[in-house]
Amino acid sequence: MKFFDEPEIGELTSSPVIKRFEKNPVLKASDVPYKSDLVCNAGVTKFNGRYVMVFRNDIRVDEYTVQEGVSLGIAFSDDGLKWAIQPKPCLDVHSVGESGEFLNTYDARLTVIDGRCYMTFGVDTRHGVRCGIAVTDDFERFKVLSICTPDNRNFVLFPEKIGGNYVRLERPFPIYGRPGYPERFDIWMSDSPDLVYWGNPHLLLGVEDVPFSNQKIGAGPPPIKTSKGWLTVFHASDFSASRGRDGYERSWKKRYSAGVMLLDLADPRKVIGMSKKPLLSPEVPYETAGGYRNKVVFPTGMILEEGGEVRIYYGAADTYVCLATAQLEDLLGLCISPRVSK
Ligand code: BMA
Repeated sequence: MKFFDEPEIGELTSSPVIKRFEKNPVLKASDVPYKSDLVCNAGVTKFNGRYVMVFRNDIRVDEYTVQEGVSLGIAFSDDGLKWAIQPKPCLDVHSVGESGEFLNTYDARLTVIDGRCYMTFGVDTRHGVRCGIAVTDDFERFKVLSICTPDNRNFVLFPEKIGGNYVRLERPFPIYGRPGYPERFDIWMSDSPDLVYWGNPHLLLGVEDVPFSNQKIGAGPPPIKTSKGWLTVFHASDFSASRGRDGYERSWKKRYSAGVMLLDLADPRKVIGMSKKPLLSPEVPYETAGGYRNKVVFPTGMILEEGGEVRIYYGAADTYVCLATAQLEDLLGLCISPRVSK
């Protein structure tokens, strides 16, 4: 069997409903008051009247290599556009587990549930990639509630209990079970009575359901509750053997886009609509050139503003934190319009 024989995806463009913030990026490494070469993939929420962001902070090791997730930086803002980066990172990886076992933390998502702020985060460990859930009330002290077994990542919590349980999206990495595909990973969902014990695993969306992916998909920001369903944005990668070096790495053959779907309000295990085209695909220079890994958009924060504007924060080229906006009605239309939905 050939190792990778999926058809190539070809050209992708962003949906006309999406508008990039004209002053992108909203955060770059030179803004950070401690050692930083790249910032990206930031969890963003509103908590006690202000915007909070937890971003991935990376250090460039040499011409080709970046150490990812060196720390999780934290920033506050009154308007979600201008950010005051705090002098120290938050959630030091060495406080997470035994010294030497936990290597770095990254790709946080923030979800407010019943007035407390929960943070999910990836953790690379000596025994595999894991994902944790922590809670904080002040962004200084974080209590880690649970860390899963390897290999699983991209945990995203829903902002309320559904059917009496907490619900998360997640992205396990089955390697042995998917022969022929080096990275064919799907979005799963599970639930928990206490954020510690998780069960009822359910395949929510497979790569085969997403026409603009031939490789892997994963949860993006925490879903937003709307009268039509849970508005849910995800990332989707496509691989092309014809791509070569594109960024600092010796070889980068992937492109990351973002998709949008709607999940049933009472039973989010049901996908009730999904745009068959990307919501956001890398197109502008800060997404396609000059970064660590070019052609990457990786959404991890989403906020519904009064008046119906949805703000989507995303990592661009694994190098910047950027912002794009769309109207809620337009996003729902992409998911439920008969022309584009499943
Ligand atoms: C994924 C994760 C993200 C990263 C993306 C693009 O697998 O590692 O942190 O932004 O790849 O490089």
